[in-house]
Amino acid sequence: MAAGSARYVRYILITFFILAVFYFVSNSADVTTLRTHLPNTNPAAGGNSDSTAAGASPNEAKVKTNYDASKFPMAMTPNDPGWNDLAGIKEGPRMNATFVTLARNSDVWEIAKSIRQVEDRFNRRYNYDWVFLNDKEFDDTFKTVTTSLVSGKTHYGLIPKEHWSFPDWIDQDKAAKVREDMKERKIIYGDSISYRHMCRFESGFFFRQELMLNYEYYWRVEPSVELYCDVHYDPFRYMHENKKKYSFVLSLYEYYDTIPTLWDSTKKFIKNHPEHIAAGNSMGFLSDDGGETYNKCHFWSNFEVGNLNWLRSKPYIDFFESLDRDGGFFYERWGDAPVHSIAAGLMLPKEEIHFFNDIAYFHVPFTHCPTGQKTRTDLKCHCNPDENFDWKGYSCTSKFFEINGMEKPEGWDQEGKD
Ligand SMILES: Nc1nc2c(ncn2[C@@H]2O[C@H](COP(=O)(O)OP(=O)(O)OP(=O)(O)O)[C@@H](O)[C@H]2O)c(=O)[nH]1
Ligand SMILES: [Mg+2]
Repeated sequence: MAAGSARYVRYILITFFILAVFYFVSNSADVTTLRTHLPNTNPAAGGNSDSTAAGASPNEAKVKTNYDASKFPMAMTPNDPGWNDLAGIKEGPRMNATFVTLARNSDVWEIAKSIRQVEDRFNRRYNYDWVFLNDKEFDDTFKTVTTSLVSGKTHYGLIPKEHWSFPDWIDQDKAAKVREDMKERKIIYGDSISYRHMCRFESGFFFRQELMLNYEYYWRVEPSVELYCDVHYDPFRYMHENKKKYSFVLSLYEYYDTIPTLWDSTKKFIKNHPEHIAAGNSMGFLSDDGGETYNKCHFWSNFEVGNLNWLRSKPYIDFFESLDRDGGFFYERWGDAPVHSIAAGLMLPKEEIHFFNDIAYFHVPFTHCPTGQKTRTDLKCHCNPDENFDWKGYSCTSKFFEINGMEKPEGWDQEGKD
């Protein structure tokens, strides 16, 4: 009897040991693709939810949005404590945030350059995660190179077919004729199918990818971009504490032939959904005649720091679905930049859109180099101020300043003119 119960205990212990090993192995692997836990996706939760998401990301483990901000002041100017503290890992809270990049395997060396700059100028001290998305499987080279460069945890997602294909209501013949016509008229990417899938994906789906559901804020990074100045504070935290939902560094006029009916579709949406239009919005940035016509101003979306819960909210999804039904991603060549910009301009109160003057940035062919020599030297910038696009004739940033009653930075009328 005694020998029998000892055997029994042994069996229980062995079973327990096997279960413990299994638990350990399954939790130490990269389990992001297995996650079904979707924290913080409820827009009603607003921008203040403290979701320490389940999962293996070191960033998530660090996420802490219930913190005493006065204990960890953000160094916004050289007079603030901690300004010179650019070595080592930054103490203090982390937002539930990630970098996000849509890329092909062939983009590996160009995205490597972008990552290196983002890390050197900012993320090496903050170690935020980085999500990579692709319509094809990422190859080993892409994963190895990018993982070696990112200081946070990396995640690789395969985009589902339905987010990267023609919806069934699109008339294929009509879409093909448009591409043919745009090719003849030499409209950039006018004959490209993949570019259209990319624009539609960035407009309506990147923030709904399974890997993105774990986060509240994103910073979009493209291949071959440059960051020219040190980033002394956490832009995600800036967004959070200042209740910002969308941000930009460059703005300009859209190429009209790619969006001839986008404003008609927008007006239809406004009529159908007046409840989604924010009081105190930025209509003055988008239209010079009170909404009758689009002036083509948009924020350049290859750089964005934004709130994912806003993009996942009913107003934004209703807007995207209404545009998608109208078919202009395929019957024209609507870009995600005007789509995001019109959405932010109409459905957010204007205080929720932020211009990051101190994040210096280049994506061919435009540069945002902060105005003001002192700012540039304080931030150890390596951009040429003559190349700053902000105050040139084709930029809409002056308009943004005007509609927000903001004063332009000192020196704006001396630097980077046409
Ligand atoms: N996976 C995938 N990514 C793409 C594809 N086309 C574009 N991208 C990515 O989508 C983003 C935007 O594409 P870009 O080609 O840079 O478009 P753009 O910025 O308008 O034009 P450029 O001036 O050429 O940079 C980049 O991050 C690209 O790497 C594609 O077919 N597949
Ligand atoms: Mg690009």
